[in-house]
Amino acid sequence: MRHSAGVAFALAACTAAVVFPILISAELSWRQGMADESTLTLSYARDVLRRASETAGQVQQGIDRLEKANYPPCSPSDINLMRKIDLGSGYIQAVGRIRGNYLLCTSLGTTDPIPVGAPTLVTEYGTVERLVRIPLGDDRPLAVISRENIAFLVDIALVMDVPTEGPNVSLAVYVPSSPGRSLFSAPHSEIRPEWLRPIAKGSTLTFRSAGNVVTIVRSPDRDIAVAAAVPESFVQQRVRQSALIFIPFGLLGAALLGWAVTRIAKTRLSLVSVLRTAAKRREFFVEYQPIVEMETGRWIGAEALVRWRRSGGIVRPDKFIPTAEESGLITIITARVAEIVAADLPGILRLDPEFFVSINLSAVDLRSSGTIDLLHRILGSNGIRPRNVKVEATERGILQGQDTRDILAATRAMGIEVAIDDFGTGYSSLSYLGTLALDALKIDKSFVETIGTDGATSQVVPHIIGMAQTLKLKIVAEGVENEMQAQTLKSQGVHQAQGWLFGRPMPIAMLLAALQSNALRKPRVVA
Ligand code: G
Ligand code: G
Ligand code: MN
Repeated sequence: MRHSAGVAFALAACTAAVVFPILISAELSWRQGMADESTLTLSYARDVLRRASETAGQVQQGIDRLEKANYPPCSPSDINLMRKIDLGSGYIQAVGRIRGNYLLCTSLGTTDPIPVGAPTLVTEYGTVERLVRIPLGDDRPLAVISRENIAFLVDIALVMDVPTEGPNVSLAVYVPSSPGRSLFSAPHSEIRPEWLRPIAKGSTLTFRSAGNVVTIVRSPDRDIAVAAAVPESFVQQRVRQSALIFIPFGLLGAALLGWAVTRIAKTRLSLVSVLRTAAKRREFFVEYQPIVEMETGRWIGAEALVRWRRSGGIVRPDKFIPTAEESGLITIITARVAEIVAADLPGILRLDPEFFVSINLSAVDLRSSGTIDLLHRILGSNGIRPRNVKVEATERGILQGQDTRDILAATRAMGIEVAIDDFGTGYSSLSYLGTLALDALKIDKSFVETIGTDGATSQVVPHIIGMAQTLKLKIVAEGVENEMQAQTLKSQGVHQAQGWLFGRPMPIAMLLAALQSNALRKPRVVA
């Protein structure tokens, strides 16, 4: 990763870390505000619906009783019965008989005909409704609900006056079978006809319309429904209230995330510069561990193993390779190793032109086309031929996509052999392995260790060897520490081996000295 790209990435991550929690808290505030408001409108609508349904029930009962009695309209017994109905029904202010647009008589007595005006609503079922202000004591608006010639005067305020949080709540009772027109509404209500929608019995619906949040509720058994609407400005107010709670959490989250991202970025960026500097200051160096030919015991090659010399001493690769791999910085190290190997090889080849050095490639290297350039640069150095260089790729590194296959194929096309390293520690199956173009297989030392023991894993070595033979791969055993292991592996057909029995990782000077003193002709050299 380039340094400037790293900074840009860190900035982007940091911005996202700050903005995201705030956006989420704002969204949560809005949702919470909306949910609170629809809960409120629903409770208003339910409240009014309950009262309106009771009123409708009382009207229905009144009609039934009057029709059953069948007294001559406005006769004393008729008026008497109407008075009884009136007294027994809380929401009904008076019962009367109506003809045309006039009340002829009421439960309050006979009078001159009282004009009630033209119908404001006639429902499908013949219920007629008028809104009037009749001087019956006070001047409150009354609804005159009539069917045939029976009329009920209903105090609208009694039905509609539910306690609300503010004067801006609009409420209307309507008849769903005649949608779009209100039966009656609360004072100051601003109800739009399109809100009074048909709706199934017993159901509720909340929607936003014309700057309002509207909830409609229909009675489970009657042809009656209520709409309650509040301006969205109410919601916004609520959102602000919720925001007071949510936003501080969002800010806290933002601060924490921002801090974490900044820290990670700093560590990463500093790790980049530390590794860069280490490469520049030549703090990385390579030790070579000999690889012997089983048949002859000759040192035929060596594995290049990176080391890091710091002020405190020498750092082993297992301390920094995993971190370097995760962050992609391993390519810096690989490049440095390749450079060192390219510099060391000519000296080695003067002593043994067939000698090879194998280089470890990480999963990241196996996806980066820069690796091929790297290998070309090694081959470009004086006198180094493809057979003098080998590549080791871990099982984990190889189990990747097409990029990796292409890079492995390009490597082999250059004449450089590829070995699968630490084999057995990953999860590749024989069938998968068969699809990869490889030259050699390195048996991990954890399996070699089990040779001669009666643990279950000791059975794995012959199995791995069989697998490699099926796939016609060269076999290299790692971590060979004693003669018994060496003999066993040799008898099972292993071609090459590496381990403390033959030689520990050693500096180039020591490798050259060993090769020079003709140690390569001896069966083994223990450094
Ligand atoms: O001997 P040693 O402790 O160095 O090996 C530890 C591990 O580090 C081994 O698994 C080896 O594959 C890995 N390793 C050593 N050198 C390199 C290197 O140059 N590149 C990569 N990717 N891995 C290395
Ligand atoms: O890349 P690879 O994982 O193969 O690296 C080999 C690792 O094994 C290095 O850490 C190296 O020091 C270590 N090693 C090499 N030979 C032996 C051995 O005979 N015994 C043990 N225990 N470790 C070894
Ligand atoms: Mn290796």
